[in-house]
Amino acid sequence: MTERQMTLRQFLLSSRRAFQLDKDLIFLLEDIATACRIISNHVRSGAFNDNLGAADATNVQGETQKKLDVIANDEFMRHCANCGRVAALVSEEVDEVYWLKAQPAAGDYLVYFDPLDGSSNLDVNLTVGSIFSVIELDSAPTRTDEAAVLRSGRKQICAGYSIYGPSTALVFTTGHGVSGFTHQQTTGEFRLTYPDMQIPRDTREFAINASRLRYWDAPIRRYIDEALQGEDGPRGQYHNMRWTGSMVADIHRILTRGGLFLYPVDRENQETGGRLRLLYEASPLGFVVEQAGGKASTGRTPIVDVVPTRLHERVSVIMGSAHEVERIERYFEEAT
Ligand code: AHM
Ligand code: MG
Repeated sequence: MTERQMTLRQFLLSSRRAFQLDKDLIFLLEDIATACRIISNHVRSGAFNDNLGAADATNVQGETQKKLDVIANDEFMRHCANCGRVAALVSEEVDEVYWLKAQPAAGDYLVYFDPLDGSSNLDVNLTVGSIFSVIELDSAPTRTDEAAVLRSGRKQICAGYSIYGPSTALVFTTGHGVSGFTHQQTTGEFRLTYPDMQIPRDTREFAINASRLRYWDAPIRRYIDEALQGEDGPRGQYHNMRWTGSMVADIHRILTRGGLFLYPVDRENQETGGRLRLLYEASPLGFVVEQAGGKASTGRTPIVDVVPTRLHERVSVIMGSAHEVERIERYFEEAT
């Protein structure tokens, strides 16, 4: 069997041999893959089961929850709880930490997830995804409170996402590069279709919500201004723009052909620290991007080095092709 045809199980077992991957992490990843398969089915059949549209609820961030946000969250909670090593779950859709263990031990896992990212795309039949991250406790926390799960992304032992597009794919890292699997409907298996994903260091494509232009800081404005001047500007080349409304979809495109994704803190969102959440959006995707040879930054600091002070903390996000992220970091440096 060639490496390209491996099933997820075969890949995980060969990673266990190569990198001494913990068997509990393998079980957890398989449970996450199952949750993603089920969520993919819910997303595809949403229109038949009256599951599109808003639920009668808002989350802690004041956002109206979609029915599928709630369904996807239940699936993640249920499947992650299968693994006896998981001490706590942190979800975008749940206000507080959900502790599974009253007395967590060193070596237990914390799992963070955004069960359905980009969910405003659901009602218009566009791509959405799920994001997840796993941290292993290096010592037993003294209290099961919020502070016990506020850890920087450097501590991640695994992170990834599932994308529900024309096909369903699962992409993750355990710190040994990035591997992508496509769900094969005929066999029900995830199979390795994107081995060793690498983000090209250079790109002429960026993704940003340009409707916020009037709020941007000078370094972001400078970068986008220069790119938009194309052949006639300082970059001397045409730059293309994409914005899907789903970070997972934008990052998946960047992992497959390069590019830059930006959701910076700006004048309008600075009170909340930005738009995207650190623990279950920016940090996991930052880890994946770094493992694929890209960079993930706030403009001044690597995202995975940001130490959270709140559960649903937001952060400035600039990630993708390394040379472009470095360029923006340079613009921030020059602006100070
Ligand atoms: P969500 O988790 O509530 O769906 O929000 C996160 C999403 C990202 O996937 C996407 O990049 C961003 O919000 C889009 O924001 P905007 O509506 O400002 O374009
Ligand atoms: Mg999200």
